[in-house]
Amino acid sequence: MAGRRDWTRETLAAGVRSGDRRALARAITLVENGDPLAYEVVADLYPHTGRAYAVGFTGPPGVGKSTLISAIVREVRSRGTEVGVVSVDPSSPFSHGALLGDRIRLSDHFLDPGVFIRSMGTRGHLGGLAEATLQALLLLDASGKELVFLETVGTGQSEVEVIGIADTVLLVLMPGSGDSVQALKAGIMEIPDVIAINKLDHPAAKTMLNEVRSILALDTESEWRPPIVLTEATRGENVPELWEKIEAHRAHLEESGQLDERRRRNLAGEVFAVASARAKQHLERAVADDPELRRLLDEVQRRELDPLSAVREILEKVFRIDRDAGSAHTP
Ligand SMILES: Nc1nc2c(ncn2[C@@H]2O[C@H](COP(=O)(O)OP(=O)(O)O)[C@@H](O)[C@H]2O)c(=O)[nH]1
Ligand SMILES: [Mg+2]
Repeated sequence: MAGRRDWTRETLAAGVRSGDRRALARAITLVENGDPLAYEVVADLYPHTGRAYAVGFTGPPGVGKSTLISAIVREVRSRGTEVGVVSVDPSSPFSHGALLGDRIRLSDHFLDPGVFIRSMGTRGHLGGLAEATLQALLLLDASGKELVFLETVGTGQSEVEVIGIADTVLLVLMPGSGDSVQALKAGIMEIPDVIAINKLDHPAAKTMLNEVRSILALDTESEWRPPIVLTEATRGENVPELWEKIEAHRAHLEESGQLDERRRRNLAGEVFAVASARAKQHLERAVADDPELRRLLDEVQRRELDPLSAVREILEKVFRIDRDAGSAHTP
């Protein structure tokens, strides 16, 4: 087995491109660790990305996102499609032992060379999770996976920057996901492209379906009406129908020319999100390491300096942003 020292920028990039699993696993680990080699490899591979179709699975913990992904992987594998999965779900990470009690046996997928599944930890990523997830997605894309699935936990806005890279966003709910329905209703959560209401055997599933339907009916302007599918992920029930709806959304984006537009917007959003995360971290470190900046905060606390004057001084010192540039009065 190739150890850490055996990979170079060239061999790693070539390995990922040829679809070598060990190269891919190593590259994603380097990404997770914020290793400079990972950045070089992704930079080399970036021109070879853009071929994979990315589907984001979001929704509250426990609704069945991982189980649905597993069932859909089975569905797309029956057609020979190669798929990569990145799961950012600390509550129920994909692992070799996960979900073994269910009929959908994830361990089958781990043995399938056409499937690459990776759970991402939430430990200290340099530019936040968004950065590591984006890089992992690009690596899977470059390795030739035709589909990439991204799982993130989300009930409101916090997942936006991670899921923001997906071409199609699937929101998974189940009876009892009332908070998410409220968030949709209030416009706090963005309307997804497709909705699955999982655990359809639950007596309240139909009620939830009607509730979600009535919320979506309020939007009379969008040309895409998000389809809602009732599923039972553990038994794979209605999973082919759900997959059809995801493919229909993809066809809609491709035929209307919106896919390019959406990707452009998504990539711009990711670049901005990662830059913001890094800037924030840089700022926090600078303040923590600098007694003079900490003194400013003490002065604010003692009411010797007003908060906005402190902001100006900090921005000037840390980012060299001059006083007027950060001001709301700048024309
Ligand atoms: N009854 C029932 N249980 C399900 C269904 N889908 C998933 N589960 C179970 O719900 C639990 C959480 O599923 P998981 O996929 O980990 O949810 P996630 O947190 O959204 O990824 C697991 O015990 C699954 O076996 C379903 O359709 N029906
Ligand atoms: Mg999960």
